[in-house]
Order: sequence, then structure tokens, then C-alpha cells
Amino acid sequence: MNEFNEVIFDLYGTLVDVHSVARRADELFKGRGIELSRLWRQKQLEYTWLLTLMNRYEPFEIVTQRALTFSLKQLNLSLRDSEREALGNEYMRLEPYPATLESLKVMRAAGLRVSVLSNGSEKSIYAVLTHAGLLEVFDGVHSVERAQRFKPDPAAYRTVVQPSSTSISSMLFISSNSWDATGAGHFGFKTCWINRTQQTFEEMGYSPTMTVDGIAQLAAHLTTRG
Ligand code: LAC
Repeated sequence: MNEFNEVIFDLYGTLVDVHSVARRADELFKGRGIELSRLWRQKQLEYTWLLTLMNRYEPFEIVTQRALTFSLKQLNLSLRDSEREALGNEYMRLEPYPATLESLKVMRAAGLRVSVLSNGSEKSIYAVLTHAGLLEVFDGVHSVERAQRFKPDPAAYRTVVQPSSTSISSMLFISSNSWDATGAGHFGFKTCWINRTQQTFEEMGYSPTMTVDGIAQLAAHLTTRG
């Protein structure tokens, strides 16, 4: 057995690809889908951080819609309200990364408790996991809405630590977002950074406990170590 009892996954960008929305965006604005998708994701994250710094909270779906509205304006792209809302709702229909379901099943079969902790509202997390065909493998679904603060606020990570849970040293927090792995590490979790596309880890005085190039590598690591 390895040292962990529970693996806690971030959702957006870790289990499902936020840039799945670029395809739909590209149908609306030929050749500009990925540009829109990147700005939209960046603004969405900035708004979560800004809200928490201001001691304010709005559900993630609203933040996502506001970030889309900003990004369209910034890029001089226009959509009718109903089209903008429909594009925003694509965030409920994101595609899972390859090998995600199989790898989660391998971890669960090895006796690990499998959870998700996301900035998404509980409603969004269920919608995304259901669409991606992943819901069945999760033992725990945790939304920061309980804390009304977004990651990387420590209160957001604390929502996953139940009074009944085993010690946090037996939990591994996994994210592809290096700022999120950094926040989780500062909170006290051991962390795994999934670096699929050779990104650079944040320079904030923290290094993840482990780094893998995909979820299959993580599953192999956690289930074959002596
Ligand atoms: C989430 C974002 C941070 O799922 O990716 O919480």
C-alpha cells in the first residue's frame, strides 16, 4: 500500500479540458476560438481570485459568464445574449482528458477514496462530471461554495477536510493548475501536479510533492509502489 488513503482532484483543466469550448467558439468566430477560450479562462480565474480578495462570492457559473462577456468585448467579438449564454453553458459540457475514467477506476479499485474539490458550484460539478461520464467513480464531490471562497484561499481547501476524515497527510491533492497545487501545498496537502503540456510551475517558493505527465502515470505510481 502507498501512504495515501484519498486522492482529491481539481476539476477544470485537470480532469476535463477547459479548452473544449474553443471548438464551439471557433464555429462562431472562425480562427479565433482558442484565443477567446484562453482569455475567457484567464479572466474567469482572475475574477475568482479578485472576488475572494474582496470578501465577495458569486457562483462559478456567474463568474464564467461575466468572464465571457468581458473577453468578447475585449476581442471585439459580438454575440446576441442568448448565444452568449449558450456559449457560456458549454462549460458544463467539457471533454475529459484521455485515460481519465480508466485511471480513476484503477485508483479506486486499489482502495483509494476518490474525490473532487472544485471552484465550480455543486450543481456545475455534477453537470460536468455527468457529461464527461466520470460521476460514477467519485466517492466525494466537494464545492468551494460551502466556504463561499475560491481557491487558493485556505478556507476553500478546508471544505474537503471533514471532521471524520483521516489525517490530511494521507490525502493527495492533484491539479494541473500549478497555482492550485501551490495553494493546496501551502494549505498542508501533499500535492501532485499533472503537467501534460510541459508548462512551467509557479515560482512561489513551493514545489509539488510529485509531478506526472498524465493521470495514467499517477494511477500507475499510486497503485504499483511497494
Ligand atoms: C477548479 C478550477 C480551479 O476546478 O480549475 O477548481
